[in-house]
Amino acid sequence: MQKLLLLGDEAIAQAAIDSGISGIYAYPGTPSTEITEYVQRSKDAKEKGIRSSWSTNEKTAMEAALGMSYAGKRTMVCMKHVGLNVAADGFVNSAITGANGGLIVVAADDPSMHSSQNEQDSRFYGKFAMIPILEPSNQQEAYDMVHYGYEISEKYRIPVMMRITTRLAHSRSGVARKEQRSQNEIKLPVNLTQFVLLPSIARKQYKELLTSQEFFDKESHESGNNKYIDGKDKSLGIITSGIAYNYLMENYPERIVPHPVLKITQYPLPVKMIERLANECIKILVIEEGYPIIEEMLKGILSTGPKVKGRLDGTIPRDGELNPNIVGTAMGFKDTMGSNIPPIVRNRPPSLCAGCPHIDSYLDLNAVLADLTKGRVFSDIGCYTLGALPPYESINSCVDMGASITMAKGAADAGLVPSVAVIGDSTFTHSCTYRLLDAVNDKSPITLFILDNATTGMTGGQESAAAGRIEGICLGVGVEKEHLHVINPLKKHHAQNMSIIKQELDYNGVSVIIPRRECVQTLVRKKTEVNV
Ligand SMILES: Cc1ncc(C[n+]2csc(CCOP(=O)(O)OP(=O)(O)O)c2C)c(N)n1
Ligand code: SF4
Repeated sequence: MQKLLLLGDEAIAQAAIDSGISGIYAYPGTPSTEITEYVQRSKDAKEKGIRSSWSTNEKTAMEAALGMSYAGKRTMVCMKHVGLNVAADGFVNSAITGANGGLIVVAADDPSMHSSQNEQDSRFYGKFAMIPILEPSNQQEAYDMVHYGYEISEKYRIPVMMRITTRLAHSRSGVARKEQRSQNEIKLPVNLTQFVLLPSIARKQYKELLTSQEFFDKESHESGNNKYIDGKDKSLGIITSGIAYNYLMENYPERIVPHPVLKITQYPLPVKMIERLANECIKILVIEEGYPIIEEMLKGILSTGPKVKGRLDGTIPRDGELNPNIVGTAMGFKDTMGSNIPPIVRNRPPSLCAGCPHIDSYLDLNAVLADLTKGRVFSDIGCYTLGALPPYESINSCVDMGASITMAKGAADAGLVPSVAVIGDSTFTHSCTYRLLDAVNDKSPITLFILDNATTGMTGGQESAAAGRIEGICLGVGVEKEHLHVINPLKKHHAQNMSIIKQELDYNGVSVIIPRRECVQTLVRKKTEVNV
């Protein structure tokens, strides 16, 4: 069968196409974005009619995928780890409704926060929802496990989570493809109340979910995904999860570990395999990317027996991404890997692109706020978050997508007036209509800046869901027409922009200012595309 050189994200996307999905739903977020982009670029996916446009946010993506599953078709929903917080309501309840057509939820975690607000571990959500979790250790496994994931999703009528991390998502390897499978026909659930979570039905379904745990556990032991690799030296037993297996193997150039290794890539945890390791070994080292989930569970499983070492006792750092060096040090090897960074390599802090429209927006805003005490600008996450850094230092918060509006409202309620919110166009449509409604209903004295650069800049320039409709949304929510302004963030309009901003900061209610100018990166890309 054909072999392709694929990123982990691309291997998942290709496997989804080959497994017969009818649609993929996602909101962009590093390191998950490339899964959907791959399907969007795929000629094969286009010919098969696979639906792949961006959703407004992770929650709408999750629910649309659940709807496609209800209709009997296979589907995938992808998000970064913090996106799962947004999708959590539908995600957790989907374990109770169960699936009809195969449903895989891909959660891409970002240990060390290369491009994220935190390094939360999505396995907690999978465990919380009580669904099977797959955690591939390499690109081939990611490809194969998508096929397997759809099989068990349909066999047990349950959504399946695939948890990946940045390093796997963004590194390449050869992947052998399997035979393509055709898409499912529309087939409604046999039980038409399966998706009706009225308490009387939900109680029954929840019992079914609990009963299913036994089967999920059996799968974890028998699927072949979890492997017990024996070793002669029982002074130590090692448990790895997902990509951490590779970091261990890189410490053994011959790829032979003298100790028994339990390689975990599927959950629920295979308790019998763990017990075998505990019975045979004197100590256990747990190497897992993210939170010490397995390590903490071991403390429950093994009330007596070998000493467990890992992130909790400091053998491995409690936070941050793993690498072969960290793992080697935990194994007691001398740190011999890698070389020092040559002095010519300078640290290059992130900054807004030259000519970025956000620069002029911040210069306008800073000039107006110059006479007031600092610390009154609430923001969100996007390219514009870089406005927190010198030389602008314009914003004072970035918590979660959309929090700018509601934090500004809360601060205004507390008496911090004027109170300003700054948000990007994509973040605004992601989750702000209802937040703006809160402010309008309370006539909160806030001024909202929606920095409309006509794209989702930070994640690579995907289209923005409400392009051309932002004013309509604001008016629809109840913002007064005379307090809604579109300005052009350019130096030549500085004086005029300042006067509009001043006027609205003085208004005792909700005002919205939309600085509108396209991101220079997408502009350049469009021009280059035209020239080709
Ligand atoms: C819940 C969640 N989903 C996705 C992301 C990834 N992400 C960070 S900023 C951003 C959108 C930025 O677009 P926009 O608001 O238009 O601002 P721009 O970057 O264009 O300035 C996305 C999708 C995230 N941080 N959190
Ligand atoms: S990518 Fe676009 S929005 Fe982001 S900093 Fe560059 S110009 Fe500004």
